[in-house]
Amino acid sequence: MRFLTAGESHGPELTAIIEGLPAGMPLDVEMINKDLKRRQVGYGRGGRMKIEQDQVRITSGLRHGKTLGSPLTLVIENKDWKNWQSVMGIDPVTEKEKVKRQVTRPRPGHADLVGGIKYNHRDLRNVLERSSARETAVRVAIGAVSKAILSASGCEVMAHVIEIGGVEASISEGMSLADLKIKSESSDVRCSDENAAGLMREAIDRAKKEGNTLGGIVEVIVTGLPIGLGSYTQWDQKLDGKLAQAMLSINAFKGVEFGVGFEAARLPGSDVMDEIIWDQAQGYTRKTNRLGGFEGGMTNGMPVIVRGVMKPIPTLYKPLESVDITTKEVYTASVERSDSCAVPAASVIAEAVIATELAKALLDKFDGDSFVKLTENIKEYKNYTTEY
Ligand code: EPS
Repeated sequence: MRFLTAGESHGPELTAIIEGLPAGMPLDVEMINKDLKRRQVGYGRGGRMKIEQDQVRITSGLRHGKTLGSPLTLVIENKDWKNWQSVMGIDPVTEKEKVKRQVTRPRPGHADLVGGIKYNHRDLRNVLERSSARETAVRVAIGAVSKAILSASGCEVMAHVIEIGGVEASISEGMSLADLKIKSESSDVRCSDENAAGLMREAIDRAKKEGNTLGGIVEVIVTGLPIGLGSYTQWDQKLDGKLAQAMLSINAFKGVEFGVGFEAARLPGSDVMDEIIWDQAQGYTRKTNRLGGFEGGMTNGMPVIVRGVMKPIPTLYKPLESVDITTKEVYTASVERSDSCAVPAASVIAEAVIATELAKALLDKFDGDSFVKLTENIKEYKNYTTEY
């Protein structure tokens, strides 16, 4: 399976084409829309989300609720486009028109300046329109399709927020995945710890008042994967490496860890490895899951636990110093509209990109021409791994 996305933030629409999907896979458009909605809500989102009401339109690859095995095209309309038709139009315009929303002042922390230098754009809007996190809307739609693929292995995928602006959630060890999901899903900061959620909201309010923005940490958990997705035999086949790349492909993400992650640097080996056990019902499992479901770059059958850190959104109301690329004058950036915190939304995006990479790995390992056959093959393989 592979995919490409296209579309500018204030262009007419976002598009994705996914190729290599199994045929005969049930796909519910409303299920995709539900995920799109999850990405749009959340404490700390700005004015743009009042304009957009993301809905997917499928224009190929689906018939009577099931995939055809042909390329699936997903389209999400940008409602804001109607306000940008001439600025973002495809036809040549007059010089007067050209400078209307021209950007010559790069915002620190954004792709603006480096993208402008690299592609030799004098209007930095040519950079920011594509580097915008708006693109993640269509990746969430791809993630929803990917979760349908993962259902062939009985996978559950969830994501939640574990830290915003230095406020850490405390997650009780005994909390079931189902509980964690219900609690974080009903929280507007997508955090299961109500006390921490309150403090996170206060921190976001404070940052907003000060013209500032906040980052945080999100965690994705996936259960039900078969043993042995990915491979140790070649560097670029290691699946944890691919998941790390996917996580860092989300706008503003700066770091990734699995299981105990960076904490492993401070612990002795005996507190990091997971002891192996076997029983007839579950086959080979581990007493603990400190390694986050990966050994040797392969899934080991334990839940995949992967976290990503998001920096604060670089568009600040609080002015930061930069240089105008036309006049070379120093200026302090002014902002029309921004989110103050997008960490809750980013957790939904993280869930989507991780699901997508895992679905690709599943289709790499098992014959994925037919969804029914895929499901059967995985079941048979799981029997083998239990008995091994
Ligand atoms: C974004 C800036 C804001 C965000 C946008 C990402 O948009 P605008 O410039 O139109 O105010 O709202 O996010 C989305 C539109 C979205 O759907 O998530 C940026 O510069 O990255």
